[in-house]
Amino acid sequence: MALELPFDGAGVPPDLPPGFQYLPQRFDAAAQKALLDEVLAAIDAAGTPFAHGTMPRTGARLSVAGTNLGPLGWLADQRKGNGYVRHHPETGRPWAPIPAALLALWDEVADYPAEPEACLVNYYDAKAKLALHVDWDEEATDAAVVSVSLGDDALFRLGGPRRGDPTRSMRLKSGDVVVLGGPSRRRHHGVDRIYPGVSDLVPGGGRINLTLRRVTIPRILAKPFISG
Ligand code: MD3
Ligand code: FE
Repeated sequence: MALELPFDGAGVPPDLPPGFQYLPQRFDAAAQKALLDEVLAAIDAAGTPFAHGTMPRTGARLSVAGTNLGPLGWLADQRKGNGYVRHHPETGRPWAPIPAALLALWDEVADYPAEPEACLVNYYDAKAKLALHVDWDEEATDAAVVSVSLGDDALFRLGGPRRGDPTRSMRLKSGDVVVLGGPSRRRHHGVDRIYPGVSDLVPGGGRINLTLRRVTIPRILAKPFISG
């Protein structure tokens, strides 16, 4: 019988819940740099800069700044409500395409018969946090969310289906990938804090998290098997 040790948020956590896959260091240092450079260059070229969303009820500015890649992008907006749109709210430009390396990652880990439609790009400075929440705005509830962490470490908190369910914490590092599928897709989760200065990957410091999402229900199955 395994000895149960208290988990302090460092290293590989024991007994992960169903549908939760943790792939530590899925991207090595060189791959992290190449991916981040490509993402930041694409955002720059597209004219779709990071912006702070606002909370639905209070209008308070989110400490996390966001932008998107892909045909659809998620926005938090007090007046319009949270949801997916095709264009940047300020510049009106379409989001840049999702880089090939991220489409390849989705193919390998998402176990879903269609491509992701959105890649939310979240930027955390030294003081940013993300309150415990559930991702509700996707129709394709059967598709996993795939997350890539880049830059400074984050203390990630995973709860249960109900607010107030017990939570556990994990320290996510640059290059780590997390897949939230099955019943884990509807768990509460958030980011309690960033560990500034751990990494020099992100220009000016901080953390960037990429989350790949399928938003709409696919009309037909991609890559069908055709006999004969
Ligand atoms: C667990 N992002 O973008 S990524 C988000 O680090 C978001 O930026 C966090 O929560 C971040 O919505 C966490 C990992 C993640 C993403 C979606 C989940 C964990 C999840 C959905 C269900 C359960
Ligand atoms: Fe989320």
